Amino acid sequence: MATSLVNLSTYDENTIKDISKYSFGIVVADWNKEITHKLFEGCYDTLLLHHADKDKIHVYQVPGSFELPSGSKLLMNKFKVDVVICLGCVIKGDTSHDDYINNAVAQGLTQLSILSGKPQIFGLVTTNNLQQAIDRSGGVHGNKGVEAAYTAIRMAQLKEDATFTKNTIGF
Ligand code: RBF
Repeated sequence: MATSLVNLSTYDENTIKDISKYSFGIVVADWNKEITHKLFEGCYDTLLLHHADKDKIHVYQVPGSFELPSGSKLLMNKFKVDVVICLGCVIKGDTSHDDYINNAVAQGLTQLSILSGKPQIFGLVTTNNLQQAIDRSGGVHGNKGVEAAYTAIRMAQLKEDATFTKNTIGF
């Protein structure tokens, strides 16, 4: 489904249990920071809204989205976290840099998720222009940072369920 048909800030709060026990990493790219810092606000505020423990939220800033996987790896080396949320904004330009960066981030985070066993959340806004990015960072299409926080909560809960219980199915 196209993002234009969903609001990135909408989720089912009933699926969220006690998240104060989870430890979160957030890695934010500073490139296009007028967008990414709004993604961070949406993400951080959503975690706090659901009573995440501030002391268990670890934040790293990296220069650009390409550095998100390595930033996450460095964060995980330093802090014991359940899940890492990576936030960035890649906007198409005159060259194909966006393809290289987007693919590198997607592949890097996929590999890191599998190798580390810690879910890596793809909070990358990848757009054709600045307006589309504004629309997805607290604009008409909501905030992808909120969506990324919710996804992280779901994955932290799944990780806990998968580790400690056998009944993992239940819609
Ligand atoms: N980083 C982003 O997060 N978003 C971008 O839209 C973006 N565009 C870039 C365009 C060019 C031509 C270059 C060279 C870099 C760009 N970067 C961007 C930075 C990239 O993620 C990385 O920080 C640098 O390439 C250094 O490794």
